[in-house]
Amino acid sequence: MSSFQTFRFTPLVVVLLAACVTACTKAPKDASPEALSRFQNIIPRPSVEAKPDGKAFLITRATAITIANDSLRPVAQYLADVLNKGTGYTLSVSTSNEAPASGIFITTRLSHPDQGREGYSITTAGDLMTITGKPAGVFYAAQTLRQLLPPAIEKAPAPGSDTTSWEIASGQIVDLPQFAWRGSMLDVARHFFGMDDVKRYIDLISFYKMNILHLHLSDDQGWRIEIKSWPRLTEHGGSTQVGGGKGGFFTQEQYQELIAYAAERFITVVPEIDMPGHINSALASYGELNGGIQVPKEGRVELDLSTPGTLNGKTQPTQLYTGVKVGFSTLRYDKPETFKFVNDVVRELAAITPGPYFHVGGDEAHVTQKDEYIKFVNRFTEIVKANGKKMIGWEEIAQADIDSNVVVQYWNSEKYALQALEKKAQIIMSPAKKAYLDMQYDSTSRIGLHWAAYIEVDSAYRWDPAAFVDDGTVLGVEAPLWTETVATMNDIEYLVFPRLPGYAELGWTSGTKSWDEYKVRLGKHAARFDALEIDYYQSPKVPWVK
Ligand code: TNX
Repeated sequence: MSSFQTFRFTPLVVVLLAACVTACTKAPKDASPEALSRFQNIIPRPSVEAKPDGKAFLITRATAITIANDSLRPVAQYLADVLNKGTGYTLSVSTSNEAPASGIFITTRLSHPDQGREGYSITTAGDLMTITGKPAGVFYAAQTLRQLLPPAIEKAPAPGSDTTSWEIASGQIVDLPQFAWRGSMLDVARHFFGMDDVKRYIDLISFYKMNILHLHLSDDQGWRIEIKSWPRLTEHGGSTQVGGGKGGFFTQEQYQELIAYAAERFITVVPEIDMPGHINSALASYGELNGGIQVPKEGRVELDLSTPGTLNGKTQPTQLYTGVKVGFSTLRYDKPETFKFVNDVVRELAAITPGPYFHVGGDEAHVTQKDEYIKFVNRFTEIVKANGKKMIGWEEIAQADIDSNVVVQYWNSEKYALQALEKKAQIIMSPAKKAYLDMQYDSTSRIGLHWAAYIEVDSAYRWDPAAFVDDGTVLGVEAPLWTETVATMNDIEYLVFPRLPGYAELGWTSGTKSWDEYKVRLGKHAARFDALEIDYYQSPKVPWVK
């Protein structure tokens, strides 16, 4: 009997013991130099602290993700998906209010008094990693974890290859953002970008903890959002783009799908309908809105006379426009149809926008008379408010009767920005000389404009968004990508990377910043850009490490 037992059970005991020596008796390994380097090179740099303890934490097939309460389930599942994608594992999420002995434990019990809605901490001790945060904070912790892992975490593993060690340097990270507004604008009007491109844009900005996507949905060259009560805006006004391509638009359902996709990544979508200027695509769609403007010859598109049905016989629509000159079009304040149009557009778009903001543009209305312009902005303020939203406009709106309920987006004129300050408006910092993603890096850049400046990667990083006024009036930072010269996703990536991580850091990280310190971290992100297949500009200013 006893010899039978020995024969039958000894191998099992030996196997169990061996497993226990490697897994149960946890003398944590020392962190590798690579894992330590990743810990030191996070972008945006953690605001409060990032202290490695010299040890390593491994993610394995057996790592369990435990959440303390179900409000964390979607974001924990997002983390599991990120980890599973790169590792090929099938980690799953379970709920327990007791901290487990090992694995990843996520709890909303905050560890820092200022942690707020977006802060997080990651503390690793031995075999247990504890993440604290509200859902948004945990989402940002997940972005940090991506950066703590080898870049291969971004790509599905080749079948059969299981060689990467999913090692994280352990220690303590406490992090929270400096500004509530950390955004980028994508101009889908000059060139249209479809669902897949916008989703990729959302993914890329969320990787660097941005939380605002401002969509520039209308301009002279194209109207990109379906308005059910004014269908020709997209049917006709959306049918072309700069250079004469076929344009395109989002149905309301597609727009809502983008909003949901962004919301899963804790990004608020801010819709912009640019008025009273930059409006030719609407004037070309509805003759009754046209108060008689001259569309520049360059880029003019012949009127399609096969569909004249909505022309009311009085005024003719303008021609579609595919050039790049700005400032030639305007709505007319006293045309009877104008405010029916504005009300309908704001109402329909506000109704499908869960975020609190509505951007009315207001820039470069060069052919709108000044008194009309002010009346327009005052009226927009009422309409946006009546539809339950907070109004944002480009800096020129500071000339109108705005107050602290309005947000002004600074881009070029200190005069207007100061006016906005006097009127107690909040300010978003998008100075064209520093933060315009459509500016060329230098005179050799293959696309981009340079009317404001050439913006190399160092110049893009060297400014302080809080310097303008340091009293909480600055809501944050937004880097706009205008797309007159930008036609493909590769074009987008070339102009946006590697500048965007710097804007993200200016928005997120408090305290003093140094380009010489930052550029080293940025250089270490090359392998990550490659893993994400980002077509970035390999600036000579950055010490790239491949
Ligand atoms: C100015 S910035 C504009 C846009 C152009 C951009 C090109 C602003 C509010 N208006 O209409 O696309 O320059 O850089």
